[in-house]
Amino acid sequence: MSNIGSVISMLNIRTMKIGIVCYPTYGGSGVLATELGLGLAKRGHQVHFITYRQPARLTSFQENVFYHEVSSDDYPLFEFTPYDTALASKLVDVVKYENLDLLHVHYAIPHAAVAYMAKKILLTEGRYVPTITTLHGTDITLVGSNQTFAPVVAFSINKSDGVTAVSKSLRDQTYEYFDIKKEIEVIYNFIDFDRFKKRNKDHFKKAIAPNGERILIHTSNFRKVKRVDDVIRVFKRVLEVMPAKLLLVGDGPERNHLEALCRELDIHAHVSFLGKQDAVEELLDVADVFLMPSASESFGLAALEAMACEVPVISSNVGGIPEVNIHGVTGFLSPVGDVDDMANNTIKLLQDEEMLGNFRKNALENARLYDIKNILPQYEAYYEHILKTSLHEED
Ligand code: GMT
Repeated sequence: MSNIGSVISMLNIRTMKIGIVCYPTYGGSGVLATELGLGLAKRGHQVHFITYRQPARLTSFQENVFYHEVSSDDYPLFEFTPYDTALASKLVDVVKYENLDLLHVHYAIPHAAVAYMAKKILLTEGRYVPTITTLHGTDITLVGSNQTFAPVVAFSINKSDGVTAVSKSLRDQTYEYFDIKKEIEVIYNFIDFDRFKKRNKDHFKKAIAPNGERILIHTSNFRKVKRVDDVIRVFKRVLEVMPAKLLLVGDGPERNHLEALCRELDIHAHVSFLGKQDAVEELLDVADVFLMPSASESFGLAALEAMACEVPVISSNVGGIPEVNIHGVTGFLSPVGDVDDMANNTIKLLQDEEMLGNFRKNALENARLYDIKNILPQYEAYYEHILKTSLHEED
């Protein structure tokens, strides 16, 4: 057990065996779930990731961390591979043989329903494993409210022993869209300051902006909901006023269209499409402004990562973003789609060295509220609470 692990035992918080289910991709929920698991393992808990591929941020060996791959064989009869069934079977297996204390699933669809199925199967053998579902955003706002999934999402949230949401806004939206009888606990997303911090790598900055141009950055999975078109249109307005470069980090369905848009607007020479990057913190380190014009965003983990690297945020004012990015303090908020307002705010900020310096400091200060060191104990306390209150639950 690590040093922190022994401190935990001294403080009488018992170490637990936790199963974490998530999407293993670069999406925010998968990143958060992986970082949570790694953080818990460092604090002495045993963590078992159960998913269909090695999570993107689970890159090296770490004490107390295990990975169980869900494989579902193709069979000519199946037009769609029955992943849910394979995952449920794997959960039953891992809970039983690794003797897990609880299952924590990230993103309701399909994980909350699958966890419920596994729980019921285990109950037939006299084994009760509590399940906790963390709602991340699109599982509620985009997909969850779609009638195709709604009944199962509502049912499986109600059947989870514990439910958390990553912002107050997401909690409130969940109550608004579904008939939820459970109390939803808000546990905010977090940031690891050992990784996300200002490094002042000037040589790197010179390579990107050799003539001292301002650097704007956007990171996402380039889905429509991220409105990357608006990022490009804001940047065009900025470019009309000052020399600047735009870094677009990530990849996704909109990529081809966005490259074409940059050519059409004749700004492609100033825009770099960098694709998926593991060390996003090194790019944030050189940026002056982060752009997040999303149509919907339950929290905005990418904005928090930028703020931890002292980069102010120009964003839309939807969902949980205003809980993270404070208007006139750590950046500016505008109505969704108001490219002019976002461009004016960006230009105002980039033309005022003093304001930019203050916003940089404020961004870091506000990001500190979400320090992993503060948030992990909240998850531990919540696990303890659920373990205590759910043990004799019948259904
Ligand atoms: O935003 C995405 O495209 C990915 C998505 C996910 O679940 O992987 O992100 C959601 O969860 C993140 C982590 O909790 C939040 O920071 C994002 O705001 C949220 N995305 C949306 O609500 C659109």
